[in-house]
Amino acid sequence: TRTPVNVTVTGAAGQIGYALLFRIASGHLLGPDVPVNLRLLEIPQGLKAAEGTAMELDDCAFPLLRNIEITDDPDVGFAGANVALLVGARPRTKGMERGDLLSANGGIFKPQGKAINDNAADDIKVLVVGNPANTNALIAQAAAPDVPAERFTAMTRLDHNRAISQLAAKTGAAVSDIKKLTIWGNHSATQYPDIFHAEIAGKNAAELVNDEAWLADTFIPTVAKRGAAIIEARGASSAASAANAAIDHVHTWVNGTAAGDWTSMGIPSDGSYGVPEGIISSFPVTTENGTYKIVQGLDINDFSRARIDASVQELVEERDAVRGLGLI
Ligand code: NAX
Repeated sequence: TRTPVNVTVTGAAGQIGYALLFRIASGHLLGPDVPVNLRLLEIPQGLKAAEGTAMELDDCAFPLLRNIEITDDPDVGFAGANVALLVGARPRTKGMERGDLLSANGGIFKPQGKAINDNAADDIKVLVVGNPANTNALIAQAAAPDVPAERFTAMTRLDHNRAISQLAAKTGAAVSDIKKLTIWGNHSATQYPDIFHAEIAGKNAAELVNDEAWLADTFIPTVAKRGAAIIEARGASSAASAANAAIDHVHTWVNGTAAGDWTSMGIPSDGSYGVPEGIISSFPVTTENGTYKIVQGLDINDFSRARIDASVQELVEERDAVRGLGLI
């Protein structure tokens, strides 16, 4: 029997947490033969609801779920963590300036980064879901100097999955026939979903679509503004799809990408494709044996270049802002 993997989820009492925990406990995060211990990290106001969720987890009698710990102390929550899903964040409220938003989140992600640094297992893998996800990941990473920087990642898998779904709808293809789609840049309205290297049943997707106006005026804004459209329709932000994407992100990171395909992850840039080193930006990546590599050598046309640069510029500004606030 395998040693259980310790999985920490912050914001466990929130709506993404509720959609996420049951799938982790049933084996979808790491695999059908990997037992897990869950650590639920909440703020004091969230502890009671987290206890309720833990009662329901107990009631599922999941064969893979060994134990659940609930805490509001990051040092306890990240003790021995192998995987950390940082979901809890401070949302933007009406009239809040970007600086206020970044400093409120700095107050969450800086101490959590330090707690990860001091308490997590050596093989810790971190996924930041809470927005602004890329810059929150940068703040946590900067506070964890003893953890290799590449273990801090931000979620753009929901954007990736949304883009695949939109492309499938446009072309009538099956979702499973679409490969090599890329989200570049920030998980924000400036993100760039790129189909120029994507394949649909082995054929180039951009050539099949052959409609740059659709790309610029429909596809890209639909993917980038999908979160707002969900709020408009559902009266609440994406939760099950966000949880599903978090599961996909970690599952792919741990278990590898399929041959002939890649995925999108927000990761510390090594300078590839002209993205300034150190910022956490989304790239096309392949994964193998728990590590990822940026797909190299892709031709970037002018259409893509302008959009990648714009999103990266936003990330540079966010980095400079948190630097100015002393958060990194
Ligand atoms: P909820 O407001 O339902 O839940 C957030 C939970 O986090 C609450 O229970 C709160 O008590 C807890 N929390 C707050 N500060 C905490 C701290 N310091 N430590 C531990 N827990 C803390 O939000 P939910 O809908 O679950 O969304 C969570 C985050 O995901 C938000 O920041 C949201 O913007 C972000 N999203 C990111 C997406 C992505 O693709 N990267 C998509 C979905 C989602 O919008």
